[in-house]
Parts: sequence; C-alpha cells; structure tokens
Amino acid sequence: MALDATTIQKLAVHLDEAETQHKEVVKITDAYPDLDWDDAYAIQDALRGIKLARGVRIAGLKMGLTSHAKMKQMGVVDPVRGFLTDYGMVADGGECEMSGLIHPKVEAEIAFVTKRALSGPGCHIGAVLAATDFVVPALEVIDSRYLDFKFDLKSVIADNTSAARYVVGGSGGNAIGLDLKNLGVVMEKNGEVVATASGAAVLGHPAQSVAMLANMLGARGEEIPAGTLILTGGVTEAVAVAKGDVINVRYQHLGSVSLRFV
Ligand code: 0L1
Ligand code: MG
Repeated sequence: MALDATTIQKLAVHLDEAETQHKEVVKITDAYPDLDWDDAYAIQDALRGIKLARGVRIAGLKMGLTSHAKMKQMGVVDPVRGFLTDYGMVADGGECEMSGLIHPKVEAEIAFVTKRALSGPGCHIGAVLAATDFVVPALEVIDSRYLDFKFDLKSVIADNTSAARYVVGGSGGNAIGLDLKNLGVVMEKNGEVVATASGAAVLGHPAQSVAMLANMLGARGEEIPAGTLILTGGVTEAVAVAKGDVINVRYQHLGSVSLRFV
C-alpha cells in the first residue's frame, strides 16, 4: 500500500462528506497519484466503516463496469465491486429525490439473492446458480461524487463505485429456469426507448458477475453470505436523468421496475 492509515481515513471522510453534502470533488488520484488498488479498496472499506458507525446498514453488494458498453463508456477494462446501503433503497414505482444527489444516471441491472454462501477462489457460474435463491429486476442510480463523472478506476473504487440509490422490483424468477444470457431488457425514459440489452451484456452471463465478486472477496478471505442481494452491473450504458424524468425498465419474464425523479 502506498498510503498510510491516517490518509486512508481522511480520504474516506472526504468522500463521505461529498456524498452527504452532495457536492462534487476532484478525483482523489489528482492529489495522490501513487494510490494503489489496495489503497482504493481500503478507502472504500473505511467509507463503509464511517457509515456503519453512524447507524447505516449494509443492504447488499454490487458489481460495476461489468458490461462492454459501460467499460467503453468509462474507458476502463476491469469490473469493480462496492456495497449497497439501507438509505439507498427506493421502492419500485417510487420517487427519487434529486436534491440528495449530484448528477445521477440510471442503469438497468439483473440482481441475484443468494440462499447459500458463495466463496472463491474457483467460484463459477454453476456454483452461483446452485446458490441463488432467485433473480430479480433492479435499477441502479449511480452518482459519482467526482466532478463531471470524471475519474479513474482507483478513484471510483474508493468512491464506492458511484453507488447512490437502487430499486428492486418486478417479480422474482428462478435463476436455473430462466435463460439469463438471452433475457431481454428494454429501458424507457419518459415513455421513449433509450436502451435495449440482454443479460449476456454482463460478462457473457450475469451469474459470471456474481462468481467474479465471490472470487474477488475470496482473495481477501471473505465470502458472499447467504441472503445477500447482489447487483450484477448495468446491462446498458448509464442514462443521465433530470428532475421530472420517469424511468421504466421491462425485463423479459421478470416484469418491470420504475422510478420517478423529483
Ligand atoms: O455500477 C456501475 O457500473 C458504476 C461503476 C462506477 C463507474 C460509474 O460511475 O459509472
Ligand atoms: Mg451499476
């Protein structure tokens, strides 16, 4: 690691304040160009610790940058992981307050809920499907705390992969009975189709994203516990939203999820 514990904590406080005060900040690698991957995840861990200390509950895990569309959009090559909070959850069909956000974008995602713990290394799609209770449609609202959504991968990992809000809805489906690779997704903004995709957009199969998460955690001696909600990453590129916008996403066999920005 390139940074000491005091600097890690200071940067986590800085990013937490940017989120809670919804103000943009410059990417942290501008001031700390030598920050390495371990530092980036250590800052994310410290950010989680700060939130836990003030009573926030961790509601799930997420993978990000798992589709080629998103990797291309962001100019990066590797997926990243982060965590979901209790305060980030918005009810399906509910309202998302713009006043608590900076410059939100929306992604359609396929979420998994585990019924057994998953651990790596060596976790694969088969193990994920066997350990999945059900899959469910989701929307993620990402809101980078960085100026104009401009960042590098290490900065975005520290910023909990831009996690802000999420919606889980539609109807749950059986991961084994569904053809998740070919599952079609249509995203509409204010009644107009803005993106279409299929499950294969996420690493070839969305269960591969969960396997990758288990393997990433396994490298740290951690696992995905039973009963965990996991967002597997956007199947399309992220769509910018403004006050008044309504997002509705339809998932083949799994119903739809919607959100209004107010
Ligand atoms: O969930 C995501 O794919 C977001 C990853 C972080 C990059 C971004 O803010 O788009
Ligand atoms: Mg996402």
